[in-house]
Amino acid sequence: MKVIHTERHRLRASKTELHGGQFVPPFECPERVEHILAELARRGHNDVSEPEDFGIDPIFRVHDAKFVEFLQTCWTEWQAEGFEGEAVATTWPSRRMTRDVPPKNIDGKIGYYCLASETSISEGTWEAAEAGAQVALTGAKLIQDGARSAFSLCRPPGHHAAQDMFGGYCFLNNAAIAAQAMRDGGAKRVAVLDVDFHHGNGTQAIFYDRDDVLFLSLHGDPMDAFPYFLGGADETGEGAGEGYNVNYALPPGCPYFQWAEALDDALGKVSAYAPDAFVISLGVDTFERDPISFFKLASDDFIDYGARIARLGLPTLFVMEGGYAVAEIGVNTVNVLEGFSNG
Ligand code: OKP
Ligand code: ZN
Repeated sequence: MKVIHTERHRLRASKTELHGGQFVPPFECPERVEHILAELARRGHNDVSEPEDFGIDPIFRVHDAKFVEFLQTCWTEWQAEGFEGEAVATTWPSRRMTRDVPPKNIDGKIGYYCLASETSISEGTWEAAEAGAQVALTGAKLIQDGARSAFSLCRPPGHHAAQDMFGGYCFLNNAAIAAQAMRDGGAKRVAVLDVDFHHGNGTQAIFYDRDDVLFLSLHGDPMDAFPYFLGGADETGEGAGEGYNVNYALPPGCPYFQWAEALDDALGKVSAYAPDAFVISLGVDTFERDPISFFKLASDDFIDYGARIARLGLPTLFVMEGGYAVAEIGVNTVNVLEGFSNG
């Protein structure tokens, strides 16, 4: 399987994450990718290439122009304001404060576009996010050109980012950008299955009113897990998209057999939808020792579910999302890819 990767992910290296009332080194760190690359090499997956440059237009197909401009200028404006730390949102257009106007001041503007304050913006964040989107787009092109599968080793992740919202470590929605590019390249229907531990609220929001992209997500029940405010089974889509959004909200401690039951149900729906292409938002934070998640998948389970995904026989693009048990992230990720390739 071809792997797309760029060193530019390293430009996303913020020093702070607000966690439990303290600033800690971010869980979402550059070392994650190093471990995945090392495991790929160790197991003989040497077909690793740089992304092509598709420019900014395919990003605008998913994200609002003003939001993109905010990401591009946030760090400069934050510094110009005289702030000495990284850019962190502290004020939101919350309930009963929703005038829906982006403020001019960066301290207000960052809150307008932010969904969660754990994610600091720092120098290079935009550049890394933009490069990540190109990694996703390059994978989409490989699939369009006839590959059975490809792995876009994106970092930072993307599935929490919506049209005009960043947070949950995400800035640009890589999987959504890839799915949209596939549509624009001629695919009639695309299915996106999100197996990251966290609900893919951004991807859901982007395709919520559409029937040309089926979105399904298996995740920790939002009553118990980030992003808390979206991801319920009753969110089924709206308008033309009614019935084309499927959420599996799973409980704390969820063992593999229960997770796999939900996966099989989701795969049945994907099969019935008969998409031209399949995008997997691949987070491996479902692992039993993930530091911020609560499912109980063991490393071998990742092989098994990779094989189950392969049985659909669809052209499949894997797009990297989360996974924070850094020492095991490589094994778990490559297990999915090999399970798929051998399955
Ligand atoms: C991103 B992805 C730790 C909670 C952090 C954000 C989690 C983002 C996960 N204090 N909340 O879905 O893996
Ligand atoms: Zn996650």
